[in-house]
Amino acid sequence: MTDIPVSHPRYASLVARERVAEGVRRGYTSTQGLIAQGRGECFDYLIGEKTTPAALQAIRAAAAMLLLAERPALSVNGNVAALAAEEMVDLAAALKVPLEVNLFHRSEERVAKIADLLREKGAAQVLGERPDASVPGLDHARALATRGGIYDADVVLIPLEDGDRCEALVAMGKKVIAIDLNPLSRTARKATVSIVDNIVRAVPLLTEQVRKHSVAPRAELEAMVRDYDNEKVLRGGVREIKEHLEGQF
Ligand code: PTJ
Repeated sequence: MTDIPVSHPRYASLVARERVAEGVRRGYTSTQGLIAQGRGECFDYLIGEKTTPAALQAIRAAAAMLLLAERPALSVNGNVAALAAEEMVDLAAALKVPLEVNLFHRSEERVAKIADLLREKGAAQVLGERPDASVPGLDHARALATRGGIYDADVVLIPLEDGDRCEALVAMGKKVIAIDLNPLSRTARKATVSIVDNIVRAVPLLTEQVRKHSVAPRAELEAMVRDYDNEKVLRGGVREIKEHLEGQF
């Protein structure tokens, strides 16, 4: 990896870029993942490269939703593995749930490499290597799912995806939490809770909220979910981008 000095003004962004490139070199991130990262960087720039108040609202609602879930599932793809493997393992540990590898550009070799990486980082249980079910309405490999994991889940976290699986999971009656820097994406619009933030910042904050609320009374968690309005929060997110841009000149 290129040695990036901590003093570089774009340190966090350059390190993230290096991590995705390293993921491609090691074979767990797809080459298309580099393009996805570029698109994410652009939206991160627009939101000011920080977790916005709107994103924080979504993160709190997501934490409550995950804690209320009977069978939550956490999906991991090649970009997630490159950028936040350890952080996803931490979140899975806080919720005591497995992680499930799910890829769009699927190859068995990439699935195995990501599963190994997650186990190396301390994951207690990794699903996705032997999918035994399929999400209806999808004609590609992202449909593959595991019973006891994403297939049977009532709440699914899907970081960095395109929109069709999000829609298909919602159509199955599941609540879907997205992490996506693009507030205009189909995923963000179709998800139950859309966290418009960089995964690198969002997952540690989500884990912190899960830990903070893990002993909260059920009624309090239910109120956090009930009071959350995804469309309103997305509109707030777009307004924050506008204000951030107007403040530049
Ligand atoms: O590993 P695979 O085969 O499952 O493929 C993974 C990618 C990401 C390549 C695949 O899911 C894909 O092509 O996704 P898209 O359609 O490019 O969508 C990814 C979304 O994630 C875009 O809306 C990006 O803006 C957003 N995004 C990219 N980087 C980040 C991000 N959101 C949060 N944090 C990021 N670092």
